[in-house]
Amino acid sequence: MMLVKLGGSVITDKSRYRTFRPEAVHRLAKEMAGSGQRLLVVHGAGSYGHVIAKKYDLHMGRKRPGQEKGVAHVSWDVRELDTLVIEALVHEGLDAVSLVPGSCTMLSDGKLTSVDLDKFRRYYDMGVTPVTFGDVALDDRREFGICSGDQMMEALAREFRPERAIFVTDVDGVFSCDPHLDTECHLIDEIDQSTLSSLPRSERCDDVTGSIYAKIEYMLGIASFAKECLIINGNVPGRLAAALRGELPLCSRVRGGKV
Ligand code: IP8
Repeated sequence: MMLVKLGGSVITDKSRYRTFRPEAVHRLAKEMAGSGQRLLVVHGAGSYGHVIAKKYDLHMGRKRPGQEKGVAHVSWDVRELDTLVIEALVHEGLDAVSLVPGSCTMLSDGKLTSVDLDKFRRYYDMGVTPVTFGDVALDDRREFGICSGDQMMEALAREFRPERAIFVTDVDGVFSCDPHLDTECHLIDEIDQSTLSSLPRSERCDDVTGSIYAKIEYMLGIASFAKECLIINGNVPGRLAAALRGELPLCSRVRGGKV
């Protein structure tokens, strides 16, 4: 079984609020449907989630009156995005069902402490592809917070122990520095604990759920529940299909501990 996260930077235009990328999503859906693999799919929020979540500081929990507006807005927006993703998946031939984090998870101080995994298991066992996403969720200490797609990836990897956990992004993998600024920059094909300390810490981040460092930390954690964890470029046709066939496309990889 393969666990796939469709990153918000691929499925949306992150520079424009609520802008879906239908061609990219349909192509990726086709690559997944054509793989013949059993799948679990997570997607990010992109410009349907991060813009308003940041405006209302939803990732910090209850800080001031009026944040409910942000909770409602983000909840609505990411459900709209999820409907578009599900529509594409079903249209391309995957029997996908959405499981909404806002109603099946609980956070505590921003950490994901419970997920109703039994629902994922039941849909999976009946042959359906469970789909979930980054969402606004309840937090038992802060009232509310952000449950990221990466947190869902970790919870699902722990439960389902996938062959591969594949992060589909808009870059070829993790680079030693910013390739736009430095020509000496290279793709790091094998990521491990030492990668975190070797990366320059200057990167700007518009996401409420963290930068590339946070992503690498999740990948290192997830790799302990999978054979391996890959970060690939979903804008290049065929890379996801290759990864799902068990090949190693251009990517960064974390070797895992399990299975
Ligand atoms: O895009 C963030 O999830 P991510 C969820 O997976 C929201 O980091 C609502 C901003």
